[in-house]
Amino acid sequence: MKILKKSIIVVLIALLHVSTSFAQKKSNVKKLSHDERMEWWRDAKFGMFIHWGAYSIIGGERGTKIAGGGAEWAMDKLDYTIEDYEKYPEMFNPQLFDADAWVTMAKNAGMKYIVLTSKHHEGFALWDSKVSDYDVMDTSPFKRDIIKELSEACKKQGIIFCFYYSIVDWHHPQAQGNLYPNYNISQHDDPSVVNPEFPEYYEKYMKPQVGELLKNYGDIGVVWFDGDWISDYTTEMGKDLYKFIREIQPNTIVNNRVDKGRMGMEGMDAEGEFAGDFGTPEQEIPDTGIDSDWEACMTMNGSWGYKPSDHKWKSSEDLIQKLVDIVSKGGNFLLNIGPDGFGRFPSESIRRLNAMGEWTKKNGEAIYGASASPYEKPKWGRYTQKDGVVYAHVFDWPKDGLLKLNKNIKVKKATVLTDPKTNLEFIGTSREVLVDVPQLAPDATVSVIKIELAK
Ligand code: FHN
Repeated sequence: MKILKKSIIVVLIALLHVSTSFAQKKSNVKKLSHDERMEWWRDAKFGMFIHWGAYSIIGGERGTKIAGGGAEWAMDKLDYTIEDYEKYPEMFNPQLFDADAWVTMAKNAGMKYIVLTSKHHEGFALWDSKVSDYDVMDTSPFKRDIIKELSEACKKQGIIFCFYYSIVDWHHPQAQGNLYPNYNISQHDDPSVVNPEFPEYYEKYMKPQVGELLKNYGDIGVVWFDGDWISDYTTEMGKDLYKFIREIQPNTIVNNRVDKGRMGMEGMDAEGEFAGDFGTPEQEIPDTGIDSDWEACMTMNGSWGYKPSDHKWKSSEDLIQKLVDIVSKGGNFLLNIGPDGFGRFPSESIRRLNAMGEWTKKNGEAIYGASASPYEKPKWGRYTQKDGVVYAHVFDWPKDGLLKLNKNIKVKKATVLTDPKTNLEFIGTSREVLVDVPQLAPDATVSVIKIELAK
């Protein structure tokens, strides 16, 4: 029932979001305060990242060569010249792409927002860009605006649409494209190599592209930048871009890669004045909670882009526990899918999404709108909390049937979340609170004990 209520609230928030877009066109949109603006995102907790582009045809393979790491880096890692690489956007024709089906899969997994790569480092744009011919409408036989289809499908299904945009562009001659075709790989990977024309790329190409995405596809939940590390890009540009975005859509959330403050993969900002609304740990989860907004992005195998040779899939159990771990530390989880060149999600990803959906459907109350636990991390799992309730997420079910809670948790009532009729006995000692739980774990992955707190 509570999950149902929560879903209704999320749909209402999404509708509110849609209705503000009409107001926005009249340019009298109500500017929300920072906390109001962040509210839906803080409650949402779980989103889908989608890395999709011409690299999804390549799959990280060229002849006998296999790209190390992410297959979305194929152009760089497999030594394509611009001319060779352009053949892929020219054959991009994902006839099996079905925006509604993608959104349904995200929704059924319990995800509340989707972040799609509108343009990755390869430079190929997935919408009809007026400042470029290197896009899905002009270059590819597909001739369908992917950003339009996915943003509309999201709105229909009450999922918040967001886009990723790479500052790096290996194709554009005023960005990193000037290093091709005779580039030297070590130089290309050297972030200190600067193109003197980059400021013009920024003003006349990158900013207009970001503007198009903000003006033509309704409300955008988050603008997710990447490629902030290159020396061409400056903190002045970052601050200008943040302002530019907020002038078009005042309530949009922007990640911290819009500026230059990010400290590597750890993802949080260094000391200083930097633009951006949340930190972006990549492929890692901080050891402890962090007292500011953050979102951990992660792959299901080792690659962001489609890579059939990568079989190192994280188990569904691991992914569910990662979601819980992140929420218990006050973060959001942005979990990646790399669809193939036809527009299909890999079957391994679908299986994991389904498993996560089964779990979130039953246990979502302990995730959505929950905040970081103020208690020390227990050995058996994690805590989350919300509205006077602590949720004990048990990864390792106690063999003796006694769950040991931190002694400062003042229990009023304890139940198994998925079985509200249970009324578990508990007793406080000087060192801990013991809850008498069933002998068998109610859930094979993570079982949740709901603890209502005494005032
Ligand atoms: O280089 C990219 C990578 O391909 C991927 O897009 C990830 C997602 O966060 N970001 C970059 C590296 O930080």
